[in-house]
Amino acid sequence: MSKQLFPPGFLWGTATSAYQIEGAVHEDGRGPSIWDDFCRIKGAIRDGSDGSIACDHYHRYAEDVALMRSLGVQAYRFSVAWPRVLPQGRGAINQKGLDFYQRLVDALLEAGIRPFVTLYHWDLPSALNAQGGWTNRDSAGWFADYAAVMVRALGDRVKDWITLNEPWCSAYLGYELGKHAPGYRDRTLAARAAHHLLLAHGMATQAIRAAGDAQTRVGITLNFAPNLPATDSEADRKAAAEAPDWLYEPFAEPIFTGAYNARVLEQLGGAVEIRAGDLATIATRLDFLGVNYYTATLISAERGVVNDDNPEYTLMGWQIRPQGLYALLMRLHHDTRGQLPIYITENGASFEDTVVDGHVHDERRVAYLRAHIAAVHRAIQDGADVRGYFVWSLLDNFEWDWGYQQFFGLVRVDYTTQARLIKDSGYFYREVIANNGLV
Ligand code: IFM
Repeated sequence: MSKQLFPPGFLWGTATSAYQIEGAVHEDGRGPSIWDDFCRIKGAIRDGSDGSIACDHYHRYAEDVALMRSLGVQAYRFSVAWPRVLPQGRGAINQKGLDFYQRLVDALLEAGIRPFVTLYHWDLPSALNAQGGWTNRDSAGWFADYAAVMVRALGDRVKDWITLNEPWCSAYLGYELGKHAPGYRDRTLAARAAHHLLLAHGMATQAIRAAGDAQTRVGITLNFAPNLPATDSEADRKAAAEAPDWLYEPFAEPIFTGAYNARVLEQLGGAVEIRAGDLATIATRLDFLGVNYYTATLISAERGVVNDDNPEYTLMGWQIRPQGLYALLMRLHHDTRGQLPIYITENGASFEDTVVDGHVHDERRVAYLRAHIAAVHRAIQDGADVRGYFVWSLLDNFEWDWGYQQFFGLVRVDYTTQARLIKDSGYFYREVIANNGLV
């Protein structure tokens, strides 16, 4: 196979999030979050665990930065725990919490690694949940204020800001399906949360720009699982093109167009007050879009969503469909008329790993990454403006309702000793970075 080299300056990174790796939930004045509360509900987390220690990254961040440096990683996407900085969600700043992120950013810059900061990766302060959380319209303003606090503190060194991670998950897994914190099962609440999250994103985008400087860039990270035709038949292609896409339509579309389509309006209808000006705020101009991609949805004209055509699955039970990433990038390129640079802010796979003589030979994860990186390369060749790629994840970590039973890391974590071990996929990624592509 010929080499697949990326454009000069293409950015190779890794990603994590605060609650999944930091631990230290009771330290240095951090306030509780909805995930601390949710993990205490019996049966909420499959292995009964929580993120109170996780990868102990709060204490081991220097070692983790050194690990990234040893792999040649060029950018690191991490999230800030809102309740570490504002224990009540608003009001008094917890300086010690802020200091942690100062130390982390300094260590990254010292290692030559560009920080991408996500402001919200699901750990809402419990104090705000007590006031309705995202179902309360005021949440948009709370979030914008918190965003400004962070940019004022780190904006001299951090230039790349991501408002929200996967608002679909926050709204629907959190408020309708009860699988994520805060664990509610109520459609109306989910619709409200979805709209307020988008409003929060728009207001925070404006607040970040106001507090930042000319180099400040703002984006949002959305999760996608695009519809693909189950076969190449015309009927399947038509069915896939016409099927609703509940990840794309309620989030990407209003951000791009400043409008909800009729299907989404019907779904939100009545549940939430959409005020004049909301959609213009939601569509505030962005500097980039963050794309999280793991899998696609196969649609057949006859059978609807197809899960059984002998696909390969990851340990999450997700079909491995690199062609979906290519299709998605081309659609985004088309829908944004090539005007919005894209970063793949998450892509990766969970598989069960075994340690053999001190090594993890995770060839399935290597194959997954190779196929998806090739798909990104193809999209760039065909015109998509993709600027970077972040592997999810740097470390094995706390996988939400799965607890510690999923393994996405390039680096294995032994949770009894906290020892880190670079897997073969980590060494593979080091080569990708060194070569700026697949050779
Ligand atoms: O671990 C999560 C992450 O927090 C958000 N995106 C998907 C990942 C894998 O499920």
